[in-house]
Amino acid sequence: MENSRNSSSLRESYLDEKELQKTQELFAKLDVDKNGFITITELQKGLSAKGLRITTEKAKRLVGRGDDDLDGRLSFQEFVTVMNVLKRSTATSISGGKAQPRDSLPRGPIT
Ligand SMILES: [Ca+2]
Ligand SMILES: [Ca+2]
Repeated sequence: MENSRNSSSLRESYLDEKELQKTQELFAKLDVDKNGFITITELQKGLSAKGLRITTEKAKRLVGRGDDDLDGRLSFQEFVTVMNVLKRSTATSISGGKAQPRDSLPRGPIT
């Protein structure tokens, strides 16, 4: 295995160095139990703490976008992928699912 693997793959992401640092900080904040992975619950809680309330369903879907190894949680690398998805789709698609017709569930109180 090459030593440079980690840093070079991070550099291939859409984030520049400054954003990468911010993402690292955010990751550390969301990773409440500091095990190096962000679970669906951690993501959901973390986002709602930032004023972004999402349902468990949406948190699951978000995690699914970046979860390459399908273990149901996000490593930092996978988290970067999710952040890139979020950046491109804007906050509307998190709260409204507007960008995807398939997500157009009837609006109403979420129980
Ligand atoms: Ca964690
Ligand atoms: Ca994963």
